Parts: sequence; C-alpha cells; structure tokens
Amino acid sequence: MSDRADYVPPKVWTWNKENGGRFANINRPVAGATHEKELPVGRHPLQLYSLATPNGVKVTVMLEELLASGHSGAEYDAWLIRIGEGDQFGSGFVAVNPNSKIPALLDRSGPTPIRVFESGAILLYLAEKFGAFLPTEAGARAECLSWLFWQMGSAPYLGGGLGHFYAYAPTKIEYAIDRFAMEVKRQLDVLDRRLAENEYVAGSEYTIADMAIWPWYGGLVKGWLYEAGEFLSVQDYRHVQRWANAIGERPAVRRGRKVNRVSGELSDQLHERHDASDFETSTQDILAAQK
Ligand SMILES: N[C@@H](CCC(=O)N[C@@H](CS)C(=O)NCC(=O)O)C(=O)O
Repeated sequence: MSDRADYVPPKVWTWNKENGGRFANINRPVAGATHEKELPVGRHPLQLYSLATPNGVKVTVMLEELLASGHSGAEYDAWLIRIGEGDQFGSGFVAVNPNSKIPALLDRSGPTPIRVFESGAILLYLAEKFGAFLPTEAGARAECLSWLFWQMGSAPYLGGGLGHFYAYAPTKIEYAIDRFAMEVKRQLDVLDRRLAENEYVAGSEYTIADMAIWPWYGGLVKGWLYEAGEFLSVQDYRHVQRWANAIGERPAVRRGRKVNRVSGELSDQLHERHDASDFETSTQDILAAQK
C-alpha cells in the first residue's frame, strides 16, 4: 500500500489483500458465499441474524418496541452473526442477504418464508406488517419515510467515511478526515434544527425514523461511536442531545441495545435472544454458569 501523497492510481485496480485496514481480513471485492453453513432456526415467527452494531440495533429496538406495545406476533429469535469471523459469508446467511451484511430477517409466519435485508427495509417491513411506528396520514408518513431514507443515505458518510478514516484507517489522512468531519457536522446540524422544533424526527410521534437515526447520530452525540465526541464537539447539538437521551431511556431501547452485543460491559451483552426472559439472565451469568 502506498501512503504517499503523490499516489497515482494504476490503470487497472487490483486487490491488495494486506492493505492493513481494520477489516482487511474480511473485506473482499467479490460477493457470494465462502463456505457452506446453514443458519439456525428457532421457534418464533421472526428469525433475526445480526450483531449489535448501529444497523443491527435499529431492528432489535423495533422488535422490542413492537413487543412492548402488545404485538405478540413480533416474538423473535436473534442469532449472533460474528462479522469479524466471516459468518456473513456462510451459504445460509448469503441466501437471506446476498449482500453479506447484518442485519437480515427471515419472516416464517406465512406459508413461504420471506427474507428481508437492509435495515431500513426491515424497519419498513415490520412497521407495515404490524401497522405500528409509521404514521398513516399521507403527510406524516412521507415525513417519516423521508427521514428514514435520509438516514440510510447519510450513515455511510458517518460510518464508512468519518468512522473509517478517523478511527480505523491505518494512516490518518487529513483530507479524508476533514471532508467527512465537515459532512457529519452538517448532518448533525440538519438533525439539530429539526429536533429544535419537533419532539421526534418525523414530528410529534416516535417512529421508525427515530429508530433508524438514533443508533447512529444518537450514539455519536452520546460518545459511543469512534471516540469522536470531543473531536466533533457533539455537546453543541443540544436538541439532538435532548432527543438522544429521551430515546435512550425507553425500556425497549435499553433491551434492544443489548441483543447480539459482544462488546462493552458483560452485563449489557445478550449474545442471543430467544425469549423475553433472556434479559433477566445476562451473558455474564451464562458465562459464569459455564465455568
Ligand atoms: N445498508 C446496510 C448496511 C449494513 C452494514 O453495513 N452492516 C455491517 C455491520 S454495521 C456489516 O454487516 N459488515 C460486514 C461486512 O462488511 O462484511 C443496512 O443498513 O442494513
């Protein structure tokens, strides 16, 4: 890999496996399965294959919110996909998501299982299936979907752009960090102005737009992402802070954050979720029992 400022791309790009990046062992320029591996299937209608990254948390929060509001059909099994170990390239996972990224959902409640991938599509699918967290009035629905898609379009600048170059890249490239820091601060300002005038992102109702945006921008202002809080002066976004705190206190959100989590405090990790009672037994207890 060249670290030189005068790097000139060759005529044809070739894959350098050892580029030194944080994800060098899992990134590849081709799609498809690398190995045969069936996915496990539990007893509930919904099977989630995921990990508690911001994209994964969107879906576990939605499922916990649905259950909390009485939609018992939203009972789910959450299976852990360890992306650092390449589980997303197993044949079973690729059959549910040809893009090999978490989260992926299989709805087995009907005669033919339905697969859904892309976290935004999963949120919309569940909102429509249960008639919840998505306004029905045309204007409010359009506002909600606009912010949902805003998140899907914006997050790659935060994660793939700022997060990658600020926290993960093997060399700190000022141009890349500057470019993405500027864009992320602009996005935070977009949200701050919106939340100055509205309780929730889509208006007066808590919706799937909040669930999509909170794990990313809420996590960022709470200092959970990339240790970039001070760097981005996140305390300045007062309205985003107010909203992030309010959502973070919701019991369903607290539960949803724990599911498929493999980092942080052990008491905050629930590697797999198969029953509501699983939250009473933390992974810490399970590991202690296995000793
Ligand atoms: N646009 C996708 C992005 C999903 C995504 O990037 N997932 C990451 C974890 S947050 C992943 O599975 N990475 C594994 C890999 O890149 O191999 C979504 O929102 O579902």
